[in-house]
Amino acid sequence: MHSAQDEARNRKLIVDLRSDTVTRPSTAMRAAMAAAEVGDDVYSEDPTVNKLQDRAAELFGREAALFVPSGCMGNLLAIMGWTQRSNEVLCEQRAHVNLYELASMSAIAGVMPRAVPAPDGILTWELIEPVIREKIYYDSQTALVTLENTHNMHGGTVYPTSVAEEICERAHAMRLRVHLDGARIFNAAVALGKSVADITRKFDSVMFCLSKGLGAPVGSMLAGPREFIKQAHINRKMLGGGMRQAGVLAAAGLIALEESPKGLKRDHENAQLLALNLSAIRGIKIDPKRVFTNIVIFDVRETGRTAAEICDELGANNILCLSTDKYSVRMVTHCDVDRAGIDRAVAATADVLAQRAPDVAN
Ligand code: TLP
Repeated sequence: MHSAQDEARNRKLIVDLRSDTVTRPSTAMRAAMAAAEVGDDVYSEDPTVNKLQDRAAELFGREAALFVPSGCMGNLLAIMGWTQRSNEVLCEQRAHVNLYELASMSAIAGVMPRAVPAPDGILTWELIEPVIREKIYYDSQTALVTLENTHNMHGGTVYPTSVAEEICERAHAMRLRVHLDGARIFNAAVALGKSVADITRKFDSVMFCLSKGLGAPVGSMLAGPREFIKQAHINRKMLGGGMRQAGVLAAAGLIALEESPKGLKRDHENAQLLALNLSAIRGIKIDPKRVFTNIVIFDVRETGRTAAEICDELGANNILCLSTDKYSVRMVTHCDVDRAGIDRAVAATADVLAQRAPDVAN
C-alpha cells in the first residue's frame, strides 16, 4: 500500500497526455464539493444542480440546460429528442457520435448514422446537402445534423463560425435540426476569441463537457429549448441517469464553468510547443500550424513502428498517450500538465525514437 504522499509523488513522475478527461478536481473544486448544499435531484430539489443548470443555460443563451453524467449521454439525449426511429443522423465520419458511443444512436435511439468524411473533420453545407435523403416515404429520413467542435479525432480542429452557421441556417430551411457535440466548445471559443454563446447561437442544442479541459471530475451539460430539455430530463431517467445528491458534482461543475476557461489558453500554448518540438523529431509528421487547441495528433509511419508500439514504449517511460490509428498518436494537453511535463514528453519521445525499431534491430 502506498501512502497518499507516495502516490502523489509517483503521479508527478507521470505525464498523462492520454486525454483531458484525466484531469483531477482542483483544491477549490474539492472544497466546494465538500461544502455543497444538496437535495434529491430526481425531485429537482438539489439547489446546486439547479444553479449549475441555470448558469449553463445563461452562458449559452438558452432557455434551459440539464446536468448529465457524461458527454455520451448528452449526445444520445439530443439524438433521442430530435429524431424518430428509422431516421438518419448526419455526422462527420470520425465524429465521436459515430465511432465512440457504442452505436447508441442505433442501439437505443433507433436511428442510423450517415457518416460523411470531411477535411479536418469540418463539414460544410456543400458536403452535407448531397447526402440529405429525398422525402420519399420508404427511405430513411434525414432528421438531424450533428457537428463536433472542436473535432477530437482530427486534432482539435475548430469550426469557423460562419461555416457552422451556414449549416444551421440551410438545415433549418429544410426542417432539419442541428445538434452540437461541443465536448470541447470552450477550447473552440478560446481559439476563436469569442464567447461560447456567440459560436453556438444557431444550433438547436449544445452538449458540452465539464469533465474534460474544464477539469471537473464528472458531468456534462445539454442546453436547448425548454420543451426539448423537459423531454431530455425524462429520457435521462429512462437511461438510468437520474442522480440523487448530485450537488456535490455540480459544485465542481460551477467552478469549472466560471474559472477553468481562463486556463485553456495555456493548454493551447502547451499543445503548440509540444507539436513544434515533436515536429523536429525524425520520423514524426505533424504541422504545428494545424494545431489550434489542446489536441496533438501526429503520424509515426516513418518511424517503422506502429502507434501502439510507440505508446507502449512511452508508457514504460512514464509518458502516457493513446494511439488513434495504426500510425497516429494522440497527446492532449490539460490543466494537470505544465511546461516541464511537455518538455519531458518531448525528450522521452525523442529517446524512444532514437532507439532502433525492434524489427530492424540486429
Ligand atoms: N472523448 C474521449 C474518448 O471517448 C475518445 C477522449 O478521451 O477524448 N464528444 C467528444 C468530442 C468527446 O471527445 C468525448 C469523449 C465525448 C463526446 C464523450 O464524453 P464522455 O466521455 O463524458 O461520455
